[in-house]
Amino acid sequence: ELQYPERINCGVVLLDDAVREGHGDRVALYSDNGVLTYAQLLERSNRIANVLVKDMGVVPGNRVLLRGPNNPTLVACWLAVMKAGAIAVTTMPLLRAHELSVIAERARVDHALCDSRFAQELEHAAALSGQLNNIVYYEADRGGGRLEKMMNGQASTFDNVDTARDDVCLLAFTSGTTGTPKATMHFHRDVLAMRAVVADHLLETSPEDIYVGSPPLGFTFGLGALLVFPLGRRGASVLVEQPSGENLLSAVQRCRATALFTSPTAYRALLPLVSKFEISSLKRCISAGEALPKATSDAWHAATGIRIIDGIGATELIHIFISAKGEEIRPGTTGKPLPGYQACILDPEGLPLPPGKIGRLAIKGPTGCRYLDDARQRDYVYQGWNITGDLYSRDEAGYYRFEARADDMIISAGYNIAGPEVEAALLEHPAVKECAVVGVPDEARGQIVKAFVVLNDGNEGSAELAQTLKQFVKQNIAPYKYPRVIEFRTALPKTATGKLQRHALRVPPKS
Ligand code: 3UK
Repeated sequence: ELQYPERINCGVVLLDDAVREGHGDRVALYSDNGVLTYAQLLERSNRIANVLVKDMGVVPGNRVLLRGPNNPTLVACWLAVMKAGAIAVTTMPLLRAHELSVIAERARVDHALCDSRFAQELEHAAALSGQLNNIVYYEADRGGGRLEKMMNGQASTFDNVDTARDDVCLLAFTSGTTGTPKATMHFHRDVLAMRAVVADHLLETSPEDIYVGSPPLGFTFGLGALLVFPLGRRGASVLVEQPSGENLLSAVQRCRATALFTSPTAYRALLPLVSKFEISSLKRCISAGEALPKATSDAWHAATGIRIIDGIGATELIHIFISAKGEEIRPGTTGKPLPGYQACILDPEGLPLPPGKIGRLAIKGPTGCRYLDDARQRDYVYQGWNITGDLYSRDEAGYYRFEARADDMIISAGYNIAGPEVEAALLEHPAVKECAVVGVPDEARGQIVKAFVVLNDGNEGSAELAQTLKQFVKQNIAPYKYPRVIEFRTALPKTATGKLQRHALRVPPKS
């Protein structure tokens, strides 16, 4: 059971306590511009907390928007917001002015700390929303920004604000694969719970571990992987501003990283590069955001000897809640609920289904879900059970298997066809690099299965190859699921968190 004292501040636990325990001289952060020890990070964070409280007038409970690429200044800002008892509103670097203005309005944000390279979009959002009246820019690790000047005028110690374990400390917006972003609220204890459940239990990391990955700190996947887990376990985090495949692997090599966090798409993109880097330091690879197809898991295992840990997480629940480790990993399934979490599969009436049946995944656990929007809370959370937008099944052994997002189930001539199952089958073919399978309207069948395929280098899209791929799918899964239409593309549409945007592909076929 996860028990925390009634008064606790997650920023203090992650940072001040690490220094107090004697980790001050150890490296906390590696970045493109050098290293920062725990003591240096604490000093920076204290100065920023003083700026927030004394220069900007932030009081406990105020919302502070944070915006920038993954680097030590963003980490110091996030921790400063916690220590000041304020609420961090984290944003994905890829968001544009309109989306930012929606967030600023929904979260009623006035204060912001923002990387100066992202100023234009945020200024535009401020004008659109009438919020964001108090933005302070930083120059990342180059110094010289307004925040850095204000920091120089402030003390290097800070009187941490005494917060309750159930005080909100984070407003995280879902990536919104379809509609507008939805705000979820998290408490100080939720941040500590994700450390306990994922870093302690699932990953079993130690202070020797060095974490690296691609997800932005504005996405709770990245917040856990690259801030909460490394600092909470007194290890080190490697922050990569531009996480291309080369940059990630060279960061692993340079810093001798032991734990890698990224998405299934990124693991596929890394495959042709791994042999060019010295990555023998890696012990664990974690995939989340989308289902990890068996083909990707097997190819990564063949190339590196490491079995990827797949885990389903959600902004609503802050981090991963179903996964498996070590010998328990069964590629093609996500795993079992992590300690403290319960999972259930529901029929359309909301009644639990037996093993083998496909239905809505519902989750109950220590970390949520609390929507800012009352109507959402009423519709999607019932007696602590959070109804996710995912269709899952459970086998007799208790393993949970992702079938599709509820909106991505294709109904063709009366058959239910899960797009991701067809995608997994296509990905087994050596010519296929990426693919997205959707239902498109069809007069005779209601919908037909259509695949958008990106090919690996050295392959050419042609009618023959399309035919070959159709045959290939028919041989590997039930023939009625094969894609009747295949379109070759050079890239696929993605959300700000890197998920396939299937709905953007669901347009009627040209006749
Ligand atoms: C999908 C997965 C199958 C699923 C997230 C780790 O992705 C995260 O949060 P989001 O709010 O999206 C949640 C939705 O994404 N999904 C995520 N992981 C998997 N589907 N297999 C997976 N392994 O549809 C879920 O409902 O953007 C992931 C940690 C923190 C996160 N916020």
